[in-house]
Amino acid sequence: MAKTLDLYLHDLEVHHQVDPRLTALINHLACTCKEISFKVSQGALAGVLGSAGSENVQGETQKKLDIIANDIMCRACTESGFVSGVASEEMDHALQVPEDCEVGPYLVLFDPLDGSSNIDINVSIGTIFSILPAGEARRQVKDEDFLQSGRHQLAAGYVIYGPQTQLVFTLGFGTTLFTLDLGTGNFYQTVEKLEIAPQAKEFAINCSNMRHWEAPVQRYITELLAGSTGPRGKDYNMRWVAAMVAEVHRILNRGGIFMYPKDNRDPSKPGKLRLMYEANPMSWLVEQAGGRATNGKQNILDIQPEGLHQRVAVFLGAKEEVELVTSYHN
Ligand code: AFP
Repeated sequence: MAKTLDLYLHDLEVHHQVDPRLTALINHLACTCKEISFKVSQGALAGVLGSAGSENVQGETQKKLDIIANDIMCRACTESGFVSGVASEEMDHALQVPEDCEVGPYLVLFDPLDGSSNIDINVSIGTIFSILPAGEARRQVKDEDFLQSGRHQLAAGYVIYGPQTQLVFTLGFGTTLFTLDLGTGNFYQTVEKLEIAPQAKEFAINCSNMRHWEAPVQRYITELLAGSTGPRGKDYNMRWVAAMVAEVHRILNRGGIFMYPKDNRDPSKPGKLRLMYEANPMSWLVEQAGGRATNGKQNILDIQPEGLHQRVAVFLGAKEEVELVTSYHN
């Protein structure tokens, strides 16, 4: 019988002395994502598709489900009693815990619904979360309190809403996979430890941007496209789902490399993806599964954040591939 999430988290408390408040928060977030999964699965039937007619701090048009998922995550975190503050892709600044709620030792950051462009076409999307220490629990949380490098994460994970609803997370003891049983409402462990092979057969990048990339990326991708006729001496397959959570899920389960490099369409942007609630949690999950994650120059988890919504170039997945494309930059 596969382990339930409760049992797995209890084992971490017993065998790795994990704080029961952290395991309770993980459990709470998993339950919260079940609610989001239900909303997503209702789609047009619940009138939750399409644009909300507003823009987020990134200047991106918000989908109705972006806002619904954000509200659900904010309420779950601030009412949990384990959290001192929340930061989200959908909010300009950090959210404090209301006076009538208990505060706790954690800061939670999330992209409530990654892959929004997939919502209206019924393609996989997901919720990405990262948990940082809040120091002493406090009321007056500021954006600056969240600016901790990815190495400070206490937990990181995502829930992917696809043919199955699956929870993937790490507390530093490997990256583990749970599948939601719609019959019982329980998450059951279906892969104990995900492992990424050091070599890749598949790569993921949006090739329509090729002319905008820097030379090291153009070289690396040109070599992959040359396949067995080029310097790599073997053929590769390509995938692009346009939802980071789905790309990372594929890589954790069957290997490969995912890239969203800096491009010269907007030289002021070091990349499209956000460091704090996309790149950092995904990089830790990948590293805990034996993979690597860099911005082309340094390990993403070592980057000292300067802003809540700062962007970063991302090369993550199979160790040898990430090291090779990073070496081309250096
Ligand atoms: P949306 O949430 O706006 O759909 O963006 C998703 C994302 O941030 C990331 O999840 C994808 O990997 C990437 O953007 C896709 O970007 P392109 O649409 O430029 O291919």
